Amino acid sequence: MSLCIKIIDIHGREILDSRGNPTVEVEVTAQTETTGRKTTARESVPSGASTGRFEAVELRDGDDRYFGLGVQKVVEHINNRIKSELLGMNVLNQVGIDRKLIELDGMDNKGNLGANALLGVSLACARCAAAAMEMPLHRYLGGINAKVLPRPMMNVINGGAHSKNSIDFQEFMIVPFAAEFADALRMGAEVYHFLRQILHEDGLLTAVGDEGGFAPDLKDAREVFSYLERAVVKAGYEPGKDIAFAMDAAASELYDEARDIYLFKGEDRTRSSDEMIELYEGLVNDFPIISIEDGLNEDDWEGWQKLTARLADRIMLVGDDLFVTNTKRIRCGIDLKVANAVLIKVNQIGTLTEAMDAIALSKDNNYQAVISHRSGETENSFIADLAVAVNAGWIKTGAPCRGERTAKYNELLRIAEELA
Ligand code: 2PG
Ligand code: MG
Repeated sequence: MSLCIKIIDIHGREILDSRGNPTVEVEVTAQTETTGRKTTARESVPSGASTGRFEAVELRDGDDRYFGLGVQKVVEHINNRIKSELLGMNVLNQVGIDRKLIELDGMDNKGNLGANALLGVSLACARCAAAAMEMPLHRYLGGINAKVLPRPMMNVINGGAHSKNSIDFQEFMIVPFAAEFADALRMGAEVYHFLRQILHEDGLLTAVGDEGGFAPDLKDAREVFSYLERAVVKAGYEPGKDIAFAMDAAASELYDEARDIYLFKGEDRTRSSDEMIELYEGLVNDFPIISIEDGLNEDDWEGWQKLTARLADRIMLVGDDLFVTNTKRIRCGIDLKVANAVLIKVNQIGTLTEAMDAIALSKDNNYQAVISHRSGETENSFIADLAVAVNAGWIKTGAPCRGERTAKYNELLRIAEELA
């Protein structure tokens, strides 16, 4: 008979995330039948600011606490409905647990109990199972062949919905190339510090945005990439060879549906879908950019087809709001030849096994999988283990600054040591 580690308690609570907003934390306790040993583990749920329209529903209380952002109802769902259904289940049966959660919610968008309720429980069960098995989380999730340390995509300039500055696009990232993860992290951190110095010398703000990147008032993407180039050179590296660039346009945030146009408030102008593609092509010609995420609106499949035809053989085109970690939408993208990479955010879909399905589907179809944080995070580091578990090759988890971002990078350092 196979090993049984029975869930004996589930406890949800409301905690704060990195933006000072409430989010969900879940503790799961399980007991190993053969030994009687009890194991408790906890996980928490991240939260986005530029959320896609097709994401699973993040339930909020909507009352007068915390500006309506409280999660007491979600906690109640966890501590009552979900707990009573899951008690007694084998915590090793992640697929069964996630199926049960999906069935209990009963809605396609998980709007009943809330994707934040489901995800907290799903992740905490996995963490508890790994601990009960006395295995590192990445090994438990990925098995014996979990071994690839991801290349970090570090967001060092924040704009869009992540800060109040004049930059219209949301994220500008540096992507260090190094054989060892620790070297890549060090190179990224060095460039980050030189970037601060250069911005400061030019009289620009060096306060940071939600993901730890600086949030100066720069004119446009071209000016941002010029600063990144200067910082890379000043740190003693060669742009394109040692360190490449990436961006998340988060174009759905800029899109004005009524006028079918993208609004650039900082630049004080608009761009059509075709003009957006031209802009990206020009940037890719002039800077060592290897990846553009959400270059167009989440529903502009036709525009995405054009963008893909134009740039997919040169760079990664990552679908975030477009795919929302949802296999139905990823399947659609594969059929329509749209994008060539998928951003994976566990809370966009609501359970661990569905997120792993999204990763598997992407990889089976030669789409890259980029494991990603949210702009609202906690000090947990689940996605670091997930990235290694699935040998994703990429992780996007903010600047090398702010505890909720470095929690993931630091966990990867420990994993790298252990794998060595
Ligand atoms: C994104 C993310 C994470 P948010 O758009 O990729 O960087 O932002 O969590 O606000 O959606
Ligand atoms: Mg994005």
